[in-house]
Amino acid sequence: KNKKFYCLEMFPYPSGRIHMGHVRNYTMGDVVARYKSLKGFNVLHPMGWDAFGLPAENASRENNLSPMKWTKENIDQMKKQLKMLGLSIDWSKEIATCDPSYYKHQQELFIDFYNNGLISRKETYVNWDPVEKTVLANEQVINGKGWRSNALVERKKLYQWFLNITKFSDDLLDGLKNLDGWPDKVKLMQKNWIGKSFGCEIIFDIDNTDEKIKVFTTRPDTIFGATFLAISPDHKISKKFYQNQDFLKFKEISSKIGTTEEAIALAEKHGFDTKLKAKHPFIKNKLIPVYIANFVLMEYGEGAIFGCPAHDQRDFEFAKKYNLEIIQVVKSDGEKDTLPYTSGGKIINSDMLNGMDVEKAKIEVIKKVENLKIGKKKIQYRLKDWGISRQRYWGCPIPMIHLKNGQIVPVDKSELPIKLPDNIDLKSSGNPLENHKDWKRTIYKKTGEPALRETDTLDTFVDSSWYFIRFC
Ligand code: ANZ
Repeated sequence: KNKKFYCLEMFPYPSGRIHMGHVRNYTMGDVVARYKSLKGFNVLHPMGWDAFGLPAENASRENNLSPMKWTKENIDQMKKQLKMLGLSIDWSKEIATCDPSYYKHQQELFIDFYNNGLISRKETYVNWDPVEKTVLANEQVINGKGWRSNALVERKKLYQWFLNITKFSDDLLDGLKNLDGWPDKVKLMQKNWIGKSFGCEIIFDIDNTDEKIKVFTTRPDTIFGATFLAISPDHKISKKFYQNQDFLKFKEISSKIGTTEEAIALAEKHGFDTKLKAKHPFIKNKLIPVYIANFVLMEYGEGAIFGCPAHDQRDFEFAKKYNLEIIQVVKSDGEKDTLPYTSGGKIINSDMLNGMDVEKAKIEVIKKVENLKIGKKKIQYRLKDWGISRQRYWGCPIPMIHLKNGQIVPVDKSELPIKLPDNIDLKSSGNPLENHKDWKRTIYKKTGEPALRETDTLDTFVDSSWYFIRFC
């Protein structure tokens, strides 16, 4: 009772045999564990297995071995090898994520999170491999093609489960302050990943229609330099052009550049002129063209921007290519600025803003926009909710069921664990649980009506997000 505790918890992927990386890590852990226990700590030094995941599915396809059997054999082999090293591991606390006695708790956590609004189901764009019939991570898309099938990857809309981590953006950002001893570059990476931006929304009226386009900007001070609007190919206004031959050509060129944010940012800028004109909110009778552009992401802000070529690199490249107006509205102290000029300075060519510095002008424009009720101040995060569903067999089943009336509800906790079936066909393409002949058919306990199980499983990073609690 009076002892201090110290935990050193290990969680390798059971890939087959241990390699020198394991030996190195677990030797260091062993040294610390022994040192701490000599210092009088009560040390918890267990070992567990992050045992779900794709390699087991692939191996079983190749060798006709069930993923469970393949995984168990690997665990036995690695355990034997680790024991030979004489590490001070407490094997009585061993766990594996593919064991129903582990994942039943994960399913319970899922239901609790769901009931508390921390999990949701949303339709989003995914990288879709049409041959493997599965979702690919960005890293699995190579030059726009699937890493295994080599098929051209499509952007497809799919319902997916999400952990609503964006609810915690500010907490995560504040928490970085408490990470004493962490390298600054790691903290900076985390900060940029959360990506908090201050700016505002501005609503533009479209000439001759009732349509409006809302943009997000971090540079409202440059509004007088706005010479075009650009919307994402997935924006709802873009949908009107989905039958247009020129749009289809544009779309084909854009789809070849890959789907990662980085690829999109670096790719050549392409646009499609909608021929729509937006009314400038502060310059009477000024109309600016509306383009659909490949560099505008639907997943960020409003999926629409105002372009200010004089002060933004991408907008500058775009304006050069399509011969759009370039109006300088920020000036440095020097003689002549090279455009695009992206630093601070004094505002010019901007009516009531002239002479202000950038920061003051931002505040001024936000105030004006709010007074006119055509927008408001906005804090925008780059962080996205975490997509946790996978169309895979070898993962933790999501404990939700689909009712006839379209409702999706958690299973009754008394039914947990929802176990994976053993008799699975991994040879055919698509989601194995979806294809299984009867696994998904179930009964809604509350009413006795027939229902269908969710056939997606959880990303293995969910399994390895809470093992330290299970060990304890
Ligand atoms: C006008 C403007 C003028 C901008 C200027 C920049 C410079 P961060 O810092 O990453 O938040 N933007 C907004 N939504 C976008 C989207 N969905 N896809 C691509 N670009 C988008 O960047 C915010 C800036 O990125 C916004 O400010 C917008 O361009 C662009 F001289 O608005 B700016």
